[in-house]
Amino acid sequence: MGKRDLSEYSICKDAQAMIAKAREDGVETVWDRLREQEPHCGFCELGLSCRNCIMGPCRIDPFGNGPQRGVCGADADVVVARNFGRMVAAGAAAHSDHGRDLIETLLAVGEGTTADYGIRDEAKLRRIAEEVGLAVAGKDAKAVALELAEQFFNDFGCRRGSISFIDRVPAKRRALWEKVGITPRGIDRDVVEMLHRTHMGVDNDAVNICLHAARLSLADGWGGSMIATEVSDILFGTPTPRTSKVNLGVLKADQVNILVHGHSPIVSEMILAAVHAPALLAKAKAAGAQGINLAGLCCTGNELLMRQGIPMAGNHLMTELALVTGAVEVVVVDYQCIMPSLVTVAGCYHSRIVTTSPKAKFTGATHIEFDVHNARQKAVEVVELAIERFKVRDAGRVEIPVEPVEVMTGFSNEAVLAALGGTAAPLIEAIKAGKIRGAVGIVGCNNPKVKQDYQNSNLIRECIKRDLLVLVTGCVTVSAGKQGLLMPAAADLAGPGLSEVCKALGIPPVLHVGSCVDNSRILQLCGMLATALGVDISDLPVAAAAPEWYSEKAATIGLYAVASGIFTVLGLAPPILGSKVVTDLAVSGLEGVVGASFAVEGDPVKAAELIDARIRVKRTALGLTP
Ligand code: SF4
Ligand code: MSK
Repeated sequence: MGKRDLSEYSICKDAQAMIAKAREDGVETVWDRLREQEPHCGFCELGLSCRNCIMGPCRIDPFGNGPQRGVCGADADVVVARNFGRMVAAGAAAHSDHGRDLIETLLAVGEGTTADYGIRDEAKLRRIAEEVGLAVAGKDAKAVALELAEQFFNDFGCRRGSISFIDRVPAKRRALWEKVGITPRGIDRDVVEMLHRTHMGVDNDAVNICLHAARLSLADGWGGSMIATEVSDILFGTPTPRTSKVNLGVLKADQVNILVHGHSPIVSEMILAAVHAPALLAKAKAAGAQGINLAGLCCTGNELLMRQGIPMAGNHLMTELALVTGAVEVVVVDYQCIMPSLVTVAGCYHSRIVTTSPKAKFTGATHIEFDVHNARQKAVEVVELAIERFKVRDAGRVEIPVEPVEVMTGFSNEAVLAALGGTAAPLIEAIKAGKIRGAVGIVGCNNPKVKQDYQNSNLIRECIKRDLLVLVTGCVTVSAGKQGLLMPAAADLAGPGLSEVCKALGIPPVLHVGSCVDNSRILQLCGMLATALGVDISDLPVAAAAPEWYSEKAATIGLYAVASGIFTVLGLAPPILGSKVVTDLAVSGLEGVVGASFAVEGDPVKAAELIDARIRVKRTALGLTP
C-alpha cells in the first residue's frame, strides 16, 4: 500500500482504520493492485481494442497516426460499439441469471420438491400471477407458483413477442420503443443476439449495435431484474420499513461472525435461518462465543437488510477490509462482485471463504454447494464451519474500528404506497406543489479509482438539499447509511419542502429500495407515476446516477434507465470515448431517440447541478414551478 494519506482512499473511518491495519498486517488490498495496474491501457480505456477474433487482437489509434481499422476492417465506431454491447449483455446476463435462479426455486416450491423454501407473501404471488394474465381463482398457492414459474421461464426464451411485465411500461413509452424497434422480446434472446451481432462480420453499424444494447438492457430492467425482485418478495417476503445498523461496527468481538456476500437471497436466507437454530447456538457457546452474529456485504446483504433488518457490514470496497478486522470466521458467497482476492485475504487470518454456487467456484475457497433440496442442511454446515474457525481466532489480531450507525430500510413500492395511504396520489400532489421537486435514483458501486463513498454520499446530500427525494440501492445504500442519511433525522439536511414531507411521514429523505436487481422497483414506480399523470417516463421530473460504478451490471442499469426515459449521470466514463459516434449518441443523440441521455460528471456538486437543471426543465414542461 502506498504512503498516501488514508483519507485519500475513503471518507469512512472504518475503511481508513482497516487500510492502516492491512498495511501493518502485510495484506494486499484492491488499492495496491490498482496502483500496480496504473497507468491503464489507453486503448482499452477508450474502448478501442478488439479481441473478438484471432485475425487480431487489434487496436485503433485514437490520434489518427496509427491504424484506423482492425484486420477485418472494423473502424473505431464499430469496435467501441461492439465492446460496449458485450459489456451491457454481460451485465444483463448476470442480473437475469440471478432472476432465473429465483424462478427455479419458485418452481421447486410449486412442484413440492423442496421443504426448505416456501411462499412468504401469498397475496403478492396471486397479485403478480393475475397481473401477468394467469387465472388464480380456486387454485392453491403451489399451483399458482408452478404456473407463474413457467410463465417467467418463458420470458427468457420468449417466442410470444415480449416479456410478462411489458404492461407496467406506460403506453407512450411502449409506443416509442415499438417505433424505434427496441421493445424487449426475450431475455436470453436479446442477450444472445448481442453476442451474435458482435461476432466478426455481423452488425457493423455502431448505432444499430447501440440500439440493440438498449433493447437488451430493457429485457433486464423490465424482465430479468424485475422477475428477480418480484419472485424474491414472493418467496422471502415483501419488504416493510424497519431499522437496522451499518458499518464494520456491526461485527461482534465476542461472537462467531458470519458475513453473507453476493446477490441472491436464496443462500443468505438459509444462513439466516440456521444462525437461529438453538443447537448451533449451543455449539457456539460451547466454543466460547456469546452467540452467532450474521451481517451482510453488497447486495445479498441488501436483500437481508430490506426484508429481515439484518445489519450491513459494508459495500464493495469494504469486503476485503471486513476480513482485515480479524473477527470474521466465514464469508459465505453466492455470485457477482466477489473479489477473487478475498480468498487470499482470508488466508492471512483464520477466516474461510465458502462458495455455494456451481457457477461461482473460487480456487482456494471451501465449496459447500447449495441447491433447493439441501439448502437448510448446507447452511447448518456453513455455521458449523464458522464455529470451528472461531475456536482458532487470534483475539490479539481483532480490531473492530467503529460503532455502528442506525439505518431505516424496507421501502418497497408496496411499503411506500402503504405509507402514503394506499395510492401514489399524495406523492403526486407533493411533486405538483413543489415540496418534492423530483426524485433521483442514486445507485451502484464503489470503485477504487475514486475516494470511497465520497461521490455517492455527497451527491445524495446535494440532491436532498434541492428538495429531490433520493432512492438508493446496491452499494450506495451503505454509503448513505454510514453518513446517517437513511434515518428520518436526515430530513434536517433536506430542503424545506422535502423536509416537511419526510417529517410528516416519519421517513428519511433517502429511501433504501433494495439491491441491484431492485432498481426494477424504481422503474415500476416511475411507470406508475407516468401512467397516473398520463405522460411518458421521460416527462417526469426524475433522474438517475451511478457515481462510483464499476461493474458491467451498472452499465446495463444505466442504459435501461436511459432507454426508459430517465436522464442518468455516471461518475466515471464508460469505455466508449474512442468513438465519436457512440459518445455523441450517449450524451446527446439518445435524447432524440428515447427522450433521455447520459452525462458523465465526477464532481458531486456539478452532478447535482446537472440533475437539478434537468428536473427544472421537466417541471416547467409539466406546467409546474421549476
Ligand atoms: Fe481485429 Fe476485426 Fe478480429 Fe476485432 S474482429 S480482433 S477488429 S480482425
Ligand atoms: S453489489 S454491482 S458493487 S452496487 Fe450489487 Fe455493489 Fe455494484 Fe456489485
